[in-house]
Amino acid sequence: MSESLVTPSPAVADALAEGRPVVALESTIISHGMPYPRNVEVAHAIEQAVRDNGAVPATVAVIDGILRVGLEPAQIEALAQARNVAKLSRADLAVCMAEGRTGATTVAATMIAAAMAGIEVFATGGIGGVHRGAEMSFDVSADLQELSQSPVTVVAAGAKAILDLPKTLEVLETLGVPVIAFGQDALPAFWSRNSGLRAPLRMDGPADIARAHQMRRRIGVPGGQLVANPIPAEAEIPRAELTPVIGRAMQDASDHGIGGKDLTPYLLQRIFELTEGRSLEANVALVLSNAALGARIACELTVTPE
Ligand code: PSU
Ligand code: MN
Repeated sequence: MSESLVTPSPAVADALAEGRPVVALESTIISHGMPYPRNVEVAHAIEQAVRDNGAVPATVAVIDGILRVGLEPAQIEALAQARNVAKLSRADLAVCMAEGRTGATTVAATMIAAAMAGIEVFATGGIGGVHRGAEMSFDVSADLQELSQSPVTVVAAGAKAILDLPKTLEVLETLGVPVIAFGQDALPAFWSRNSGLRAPLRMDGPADIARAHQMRRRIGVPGGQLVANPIPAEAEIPRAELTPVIGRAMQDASDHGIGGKDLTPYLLQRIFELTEGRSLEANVALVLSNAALGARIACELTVTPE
């Protein structure tokens, strides 16, 4: 049933039919994460990084009510330019489709689409998590819950320091989500390689990650895995430099009464302004690196399919 409700592009459909590696990509990063026209260039660069590492990219979005897995360049351009595109998570995906509207998919909604299409690996920048002050606001991203339900391995650069990282780790542990730091012991913190926290798990190669993904399925545990890939060293912004910027951005959000779905995009935009664009360049570097690692994991999954 899900096959007719999710529409792969011709390139993605061919790859899936032939058992070739595919990597899902989200579109909220295009519509809500980066300014135009840089977002278009980056969307194409991410897809190219997937191809350069041997897999087929599948950017996910809802366009006029159709859940698409794999976008044509004109569709990416339209999404990048459009104003007031909906930001879709688990709660609003079906509503957007039913109403025939257009929306960009967050990590949670992209995982749902990937699972429907039979795609096992998804690469993005950062996942949503437990926001600072969540003990008052209860703002916990649906991304965390989704990781415990949809069988997709998600490659991200950790969660960013605008979140409460220790609480995010606690919730992921409660939900039974493996958090795997790639190639180091520390949990990465998006723009910085080291969050100061030890990651619960560590793996050093894509084949190990692929094997763990398959074993989880074989033993019947639902949900996926979170792979936390540190930003390339040359692109990182050290934590000490970002701490005051984040504090300022959060104060501004609170002064302007920003909350709910708008909070993450607001903070990203504010940090972009306060770092004079440096945060964006770091963001681009880490997404490209995650796309490459995602493709390598997807390739390993097809080398030894179940
Ligand atoms: N983190 C980032 N960049 C992003 C997002 C998160 O570094 O663009 C987006 C992702 O799409 C993520 C969503 O799934 O924000 C989380 O939003 P919320 O916290 O409202 O669940
Ligand atoms: Mn939220």
